[in-house]
Amino acid sequence: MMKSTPRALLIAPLAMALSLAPTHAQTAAPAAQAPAQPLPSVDPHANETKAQRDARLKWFREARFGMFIHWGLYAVPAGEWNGQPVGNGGEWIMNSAKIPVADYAALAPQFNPTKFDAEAWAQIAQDAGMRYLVITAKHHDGFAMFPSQAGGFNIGASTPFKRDPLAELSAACRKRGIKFGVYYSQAQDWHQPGGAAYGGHWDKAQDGDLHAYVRAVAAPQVRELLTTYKPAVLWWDTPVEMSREDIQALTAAFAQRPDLIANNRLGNGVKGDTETPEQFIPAQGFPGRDWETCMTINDTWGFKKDDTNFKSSESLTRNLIDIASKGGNYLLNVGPDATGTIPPPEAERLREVGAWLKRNGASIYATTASPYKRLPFEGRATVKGNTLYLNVFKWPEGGLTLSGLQTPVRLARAVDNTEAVPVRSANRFEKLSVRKDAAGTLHISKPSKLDAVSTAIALELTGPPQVLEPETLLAPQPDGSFKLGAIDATLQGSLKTEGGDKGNIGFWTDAADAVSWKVAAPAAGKYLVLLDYSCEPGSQGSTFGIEVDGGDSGLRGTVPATASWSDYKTMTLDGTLALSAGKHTLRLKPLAKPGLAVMNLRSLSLTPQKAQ
Ligand code: FHN
Repeated sequence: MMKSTPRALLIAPLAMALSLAPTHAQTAAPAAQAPAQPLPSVDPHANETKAQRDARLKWFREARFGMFIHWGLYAVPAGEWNGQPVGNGGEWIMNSAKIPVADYAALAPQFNPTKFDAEAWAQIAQDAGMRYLVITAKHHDGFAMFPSQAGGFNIGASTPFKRDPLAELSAACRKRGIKFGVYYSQAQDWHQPGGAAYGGHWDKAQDGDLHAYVRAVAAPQVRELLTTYKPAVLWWDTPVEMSREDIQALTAAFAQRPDLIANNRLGNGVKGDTETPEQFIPAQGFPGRDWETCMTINDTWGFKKDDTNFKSSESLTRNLIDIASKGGNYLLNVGPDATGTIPPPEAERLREVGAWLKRNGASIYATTASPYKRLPFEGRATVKGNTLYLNVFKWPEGGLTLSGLQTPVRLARAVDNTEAVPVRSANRFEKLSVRKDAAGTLHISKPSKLDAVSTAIALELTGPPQVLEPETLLAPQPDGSFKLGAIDATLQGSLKTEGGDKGNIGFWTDAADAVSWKVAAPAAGKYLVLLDYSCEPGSQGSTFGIEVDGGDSGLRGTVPATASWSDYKTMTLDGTLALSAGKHTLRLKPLAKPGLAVMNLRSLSLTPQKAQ
């Protein structure tokens, strides 16, 4: 299990994030109590037309790949305090070790990252094929990485390093055509009085009014950031009890940055422009929403000297391909150390991802999501205009096939080429043969060179790809049981999947939402129904029923609590489900939801009952 930030702060259903994120109520003056129910939000782009939104997000949707940078005072202790390793992310050390404000602030005079080289960092991003960059301007520790006039705890006032890293980095990015963005922790601030703190304050110096903190520090710093560095992206994080007035103060400077893209973590129900799944790839993406998966290369966002659990460049590249195939972006993190150096193992992996992109980037940049839910090979698909790209991770023994494509193929070719040549001179590419069999399945020849990470193929069609995918009809396992997973489910409403092919259905905050599967029963039979589910305490008690082909099966269930959203247990329903031979649609439908969410559901299983 990845050591990371406390789960409650990882992105959870928005309604839950607002309630689960820690309150500071036990430390704030009574007057600071936020209203019990979030007031209507102030979304700065609420009145935008679709055309305006599409224009504003165009570069983001084409970028597909960005660099996240978590860099701050926490790089000095680097995951260790009083000689002991400290758990969670390196950037959380002040909270995880409950370091008193004065002791943590005493680190600042030691922070002098003289090796910081913005040109080198921007070049690493460019060579990796990253099209934008988001750096922590102020993380939860309250230390600003820019010479802020609001709040005296910053790199300009508190350290011997008298340069402005954000100014240098934004200039280096602009020189390379890389979009520059900033991360800002708008509610959590463990230094300035009144800032929120996950788990509550641990030092009286932190006590104060959250909303007064927003007015005095956070909102002025956000204004400074937007007007001084003119970022293309503003990355909010861990909203805690943000009031309507807080939202208005924090977004007041948006008028000066009309093209700004801001994420979904501002708080008070503001949807923002992008969903932000963290450390996982949603199994079906977020249809209809822009989104980016943010992820660490090892297990920490901020530098920890002992964290050498680096993902392979193959895994990172395949993550990027998987994310692009679902219409999302990959915001991949580096955690520079206290000298201002990006850890070489991270830089090396980024160079390797960039080398793959240099040859195959046409299958990633400016593409849209796959028209397929499932593919008959280990790989992914993306689309760009009339071209369907296939990224084949492992070439199938029996040859590459593709079913369900209704649009004729004009030309098939390998994408990998050392120089980008206009597609009209297609003979500069290795052409591939495509044969359609009587069932309409395409058989595509193997290129002379396969790529160990992923071999990209381009099918140039006579029009945009139209796919008639065989419905996902789930057959029983060899033992006669059925395992109906999240990725096979048809989701209704705002339900989302998270966590890849073994993922779960989550964000079940609307009791009107239901989930269904199509199964093919080879013979009539009776089945026990088992759920692999999780439900954080406080959200338990939802009831649900199982329908078969629209009719009530009579089966009922009530969701008990588990230890957390990531603590999965098996629930077995009373009674059995009878299925006749043939195709059926099974539907799990909530009947009542007393808590914030129904549950997270990883799978529903049917276990055959022997005839008595
Ligand atoms: O608490 C932070 C964490 O330190 C890190 O910044 C991540 C990055 O998305 N955001 C919060 C956890 O969700």
